[in-house]
Amino acid sequence: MGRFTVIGAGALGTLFAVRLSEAGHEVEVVVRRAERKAEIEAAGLRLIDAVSRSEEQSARAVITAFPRVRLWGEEEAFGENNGREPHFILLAVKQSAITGELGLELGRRMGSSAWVVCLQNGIGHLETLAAHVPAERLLSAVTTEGAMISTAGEAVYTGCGMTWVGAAGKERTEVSEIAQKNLVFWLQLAGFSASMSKNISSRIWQKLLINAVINPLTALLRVPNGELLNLPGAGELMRALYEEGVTLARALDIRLEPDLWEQLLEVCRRTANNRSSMLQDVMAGRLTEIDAITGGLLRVADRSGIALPTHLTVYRLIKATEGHRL
Ligand code: KPL
Repeated sequence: MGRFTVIGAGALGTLFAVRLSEAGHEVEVVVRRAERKAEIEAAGLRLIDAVSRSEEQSARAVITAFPRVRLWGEEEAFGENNGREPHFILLAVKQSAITGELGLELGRRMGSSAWVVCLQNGIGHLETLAAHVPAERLLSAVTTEGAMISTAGEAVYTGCGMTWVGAAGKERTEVSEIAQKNLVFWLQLAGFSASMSKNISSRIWQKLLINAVINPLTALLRVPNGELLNLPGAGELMRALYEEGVTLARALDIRLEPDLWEQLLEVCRRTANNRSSMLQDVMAGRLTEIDAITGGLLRVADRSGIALPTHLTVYRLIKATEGHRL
């Protein structure tokens, strides 16, 4: 079985840590706060499965796992308290938490044989990490699994999705392919739908374009995802953001599936009652992922000499509201 270090115990980190533990893998979770560590050690990491159980049942269907927990600032290498390096380090922190300092720490503590798997939305973090982590040890994962943190602090599994795994850099090596195959196999054993992707940058961009339409608009209009399909004028805004994103992707030679617009509408329908992560951040007065999503598009567009006027407006509006608790 696999040895996993999951960095971050938010919604996605908890989902992966709990399901991997349940499947019999060795899991270690790394958190930043001592109180969070104590909480997990005392009560375990809890996941409410609202996907395979009905709503009334799911409140009781809590899956609890007791992974090893450690603090981010500790000196020893990952897996050391267990005597063995992890096979995979799942980086499940927000994109905005991926700084040079985090990359440096990760590079120092990852050991020589682990693979770092990035689960973040948006773009830009791989470049930050590649300055500190050997580029050939970096994997990128794009996931459409849905999870959110409940008011009680448990993670709720809200939507079954798909996870694609690929090499973060351009070079394709045999060892990286073997690692990707292992990861996919172990994720599948834990009940996830997972697959290797030879063109992960297309997957990254497709998710980016979907996030860049749904997330800021739901955050600005304060509506759940499905409402975008009903509000007057929202359809035009969605389409304008989408078209600008597609123009940029085409200019960069990024291949997009022809039915991407339909996929975007399907995400709104499938997650109709969910609040996007950006809306949740805005409502809680937290910083959002706007710099990684819309900001990421704007930075690339700027380098390519392409204007994205609707994205720029949306970016400025989110920046103006960010950080004020509603
Ligand atoms: O990924 C999402 C998010 O909430 O971050 C959705 C809304 C499903 C797509 O943008």
